Amino acid sequence: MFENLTDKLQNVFGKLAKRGKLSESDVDAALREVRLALLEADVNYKVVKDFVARVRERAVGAEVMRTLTPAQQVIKIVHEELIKTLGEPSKLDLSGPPPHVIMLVGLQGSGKTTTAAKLALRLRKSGHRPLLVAADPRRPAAVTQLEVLGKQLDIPVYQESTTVPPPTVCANAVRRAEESALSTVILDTGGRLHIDEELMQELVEIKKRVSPQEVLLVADAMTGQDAVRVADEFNQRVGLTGLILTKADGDARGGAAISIRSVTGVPIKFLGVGEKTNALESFHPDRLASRILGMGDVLTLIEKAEEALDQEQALAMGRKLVKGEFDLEDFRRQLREVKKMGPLSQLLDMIPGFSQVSKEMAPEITDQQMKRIEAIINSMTMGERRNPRIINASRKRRIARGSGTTVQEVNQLLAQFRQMQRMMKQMSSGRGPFAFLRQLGI
Ligand SMILES: Nc1nc2c(ncn2[C@@H]2O[C@H](COP(=O)(O)OP(=O)(O)OP(=O)(O)O)[C@@H](O)[C@H]2O)c(=O)[nH]1
Ligand SMILES: [Mg+2]
Repeated sequence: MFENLTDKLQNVFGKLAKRGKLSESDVDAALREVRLALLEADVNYKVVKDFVARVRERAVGAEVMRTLTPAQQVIKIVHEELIKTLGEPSKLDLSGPPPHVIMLVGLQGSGKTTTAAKLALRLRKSGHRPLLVAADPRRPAAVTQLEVLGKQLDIPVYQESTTVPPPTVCANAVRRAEESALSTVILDTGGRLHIDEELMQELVEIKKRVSPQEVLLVADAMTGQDAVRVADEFNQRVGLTGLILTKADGDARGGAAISIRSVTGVPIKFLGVGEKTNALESFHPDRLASRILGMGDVLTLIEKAEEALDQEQALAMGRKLVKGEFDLEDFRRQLREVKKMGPLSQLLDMIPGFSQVSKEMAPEITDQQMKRIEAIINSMTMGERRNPRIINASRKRRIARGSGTTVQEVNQLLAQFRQMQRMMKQMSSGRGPFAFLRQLGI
C-alpha cells in the first residue's frame, strides 16, 4: 500500500545523506518534498501540515545528537513523528466475564462479513469460542455469505428470519452464546452505500441492547480520505472503540492509514490484507512507520545503540565495523556493551538480511563464556589486542596462564575473532547490509 510513498521518502533521505552538514534550508527543502509525498499519498492535508510542522520544529531545534549524522537525525525525527501520527498500538478489549460482544459496522462492501470471519478465526486460534451473528437479516445474500464462511471455518453462525429486527437478533444471539458457553459474539451488521439516518439509528439501538465491548468500524483503505470521513461520522453518531482498515493489500495510497487515527482519535486495531480468512494483521504503528520509511528495523538499531552505547563510541564502532578495522580491544569493549544491550546477534538481527550471518558470527554467548573471553583478552598486552597476529605460541602460553585458561581456549577465541573480522570485511565491501549504514554516513 505504501510503495510509492516509501520510494519518494527514500529519495528525499538519500539526497540528505549526501550532505555532510544540514542547513536550515536543506531541512526545509527536504520537508517540502516530504510534504508533497504525503499529499500525493492522499494523507489528510491538516495531518500533513501538522506533521511537517512538528518535524521541522524538532529538526532545526536544539536536539543535536553527536552519534547521528544530520540526515539520520532527520530520519529519526520523521520516524518518531510518523509513529505518533499512526497512534498507540491497541489490542481488542476482551476483559471481564464472557461472552464479549464485538460489533462490526461499516459501509456496504467495506469488508465487514469477511472481517467478521477473519476475526472469528483469529480469536478461536487464541482459545476463544466465537459465535458469528448475521445481524442484518433483511439481506438473505448477506446471511448466506456469512453462513458459507462459518461452515468453511467450522464456526457457528447465528441467524433469524428476515422479519426480526436486527437489535432483537443481536440480543437473542448474545443469549444463545451464554447458553452454549461461547465466549465471543461477533456482530456482522448491515451496510449501506452511504451513511443514512435509519442505519445509524439501528446501530445505536443494537449498541444499547447488547453493550458491545468493541465497536469496530470496518473501512476500505482504497477509498482514501472517504474512509477517514466515514470513520469520523460513524464515531460521532455511534461511538467507535477501534478501526479495521481492509484492502491494505491493494493499491491504496496509504493516506487513510496515516490520517485516520489523527482525524478521528480512534485507534486502528487491525489491517485486512487479503480476501482469505487468515489475511488479518494486528496493527503495529512502529513497524508500519518503519515500513513506510522503507528501512526495516535499522531504525531500531539506531535507537538501541544510542541508548546503551556511549555515543561517541557507537559512532567509532560503526566506522570500524564498516571498514573492517575491528580489533580485540573493540571486541572486549563490545562484549561489555553486549551485557548492557543484549546479545550482539540480537542486535545484528535487526539489520535486514543479516539474521543468518549474525547467528554464525555471534552465537549466543553465555555469561561464563563471556567472563572467560574477557579474562583472556585482559591478559593480553595492548599491542596484542591491537594486532593479534603477533600472538605466537609462547605468548599464547603466557596469556593462558595469566587468564587461568588453556592454550586451546586462547586459540579458540583467536579463531572466532578472525572469522568475525573476515565476515565484517566481506559484509562491508559488497552491497551488504552495512552498505546502508555507509550510505547514511556512519
Ligand atoms: N483484497 C482484499 N479484499 C477484501 C478484504 N476484505 C474484504 N475484501 C473483499 O471485499 C469484498 C466485500 O467484502 P464483504 O466482506 O462482503 O463486505 P461487507 O462489508 O460485508 O459488505 P456488505 O455486507 O454488502 O455491506 C469481498 O469481495 C471481499 O473478498 C481485504 O482485506 N483485502
Ligand atoms: Mg456483509
